Amino acid sequence: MNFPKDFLWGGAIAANQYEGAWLEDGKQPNVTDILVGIMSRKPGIKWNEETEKYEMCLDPELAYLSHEAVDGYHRYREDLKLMKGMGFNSFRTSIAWGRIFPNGDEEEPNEAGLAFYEDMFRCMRELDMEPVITLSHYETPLHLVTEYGGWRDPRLIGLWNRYVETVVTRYKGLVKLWLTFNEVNNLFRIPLVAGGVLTVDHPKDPSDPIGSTTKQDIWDAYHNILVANAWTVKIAHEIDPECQVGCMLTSSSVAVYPYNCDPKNVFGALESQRMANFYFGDPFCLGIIPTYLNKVWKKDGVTVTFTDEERALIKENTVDFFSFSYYRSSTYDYDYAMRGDTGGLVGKENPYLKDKAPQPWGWPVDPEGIRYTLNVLYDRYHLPLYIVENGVGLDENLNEEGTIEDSFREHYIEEHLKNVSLALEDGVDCRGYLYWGPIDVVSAGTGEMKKRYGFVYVDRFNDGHGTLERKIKKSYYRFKEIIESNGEALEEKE
Ligand code: BGP
Repeated sequence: MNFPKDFLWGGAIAANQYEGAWLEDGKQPNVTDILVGIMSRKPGIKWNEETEKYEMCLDPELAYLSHEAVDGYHRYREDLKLMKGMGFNSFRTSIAWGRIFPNGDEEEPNEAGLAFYEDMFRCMRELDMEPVITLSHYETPLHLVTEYGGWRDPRLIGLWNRYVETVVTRYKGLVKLWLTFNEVNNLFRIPLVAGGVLTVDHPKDPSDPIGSTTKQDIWDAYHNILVANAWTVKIAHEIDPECQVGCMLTSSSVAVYPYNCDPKNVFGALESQRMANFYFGDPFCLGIIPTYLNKVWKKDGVTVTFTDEERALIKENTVDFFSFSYYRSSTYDYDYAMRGDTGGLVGKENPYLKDKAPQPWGWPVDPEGIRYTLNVLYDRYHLPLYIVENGVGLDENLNEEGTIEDSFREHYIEEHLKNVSLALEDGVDCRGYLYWGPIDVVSAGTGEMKKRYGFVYVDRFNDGHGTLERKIKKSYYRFKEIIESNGEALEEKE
């Protein structure tokens, strides 16, 4: 095995799926607080005819499990110790922007929120875990969404910069690895979630906020996010020259394979890779706006103009590293309409893949796809890479012994890690593997508890009941062995 000795081994979660306490200590709602799952088409907002604005209006029939989630807000100390029990030397979570600036546009931050994360990051340091901190994991404050229409509005850049300045200053020395926007390349698939984008000026059908989003608003958000990302790098480096800033993309869609060697499929697969990854990756990592976008903008009937100052800012402030999620690959066939979910794009079934996760989700398993993805990203960007999400969600219940025999998860991790090792041998500078969901959290896509990724089980169910007690699953011990041996334990099971 080829893992370097300072390789980061760890896990990743997000504030909105883990913490709960959605209105505690001054926090106001985030965009995910009004959704039961980020793939939902029905956000809990309604148009007020008098004020001509959207306002929060949750559906009383629905269970918004993320509001309490797994109560991480009150239990992170015990949970972090459980993570340390596996030997983690790193841990990824996000700061909920709305704990620091509850509405996003206040002048002064909320001290309770700042103190909460300070204690959490100190706790990680005490346990010798490197904090890997996402500045925004689908957590745009709702007020910025309903009032400004999210990232479509350039005023968000200034508000964001204030937030970045505040947290980088406060956590200087504690946090060295910052990620900007989680899976921001989902902007074109789920603009409300990934960019808080909402058309707030005369939406075409206010009863269907998602359906009313205009292409111009989405591309304006793209423009503003590229600028904000560059500002983040600049501000963070000025405040703390020791810290590093990386982008975070969903890169399952790097592994979009042409379904066959029909040149139409080969070129279509390339276009899917661009759309799903490089629209963002190239400006973030290379500081350039890809020229092929001119054609896309024309087709979408939008105008996107970067000023010379903005282009210079983007050019001069590229990220220090590239981090990404990888769950599975997909195939491109020009004759087949691709769709997507939180695992990436979904095309025609790939007949060469042997494994699939069990139903009801049944995501295909393609460990070689992670090697391919690492190689493509490294060839293109020549930046250090961190895998900050990879994992498998399973419907699991405790057995009679009060545990879970999750051999499928063990197998999933082993196969992916063997391919990470091969990528290291290929010469790729991959510096970490942070498993997604090391403790069960609320699923991002569907808002359920039933879809569990953890090495640690949490007693909570889809209907909201449960004691929240934590129990160790079998895979916990296997991952511990792998970490303790710095990957060598993978050999035994060749
Ligand atoms: C990614 C998100 C995570 C996460 C994961 C798994 O897209 O960044 O927040 O939850 O997908 O998705 P799901 O929970 O829908 O299975």
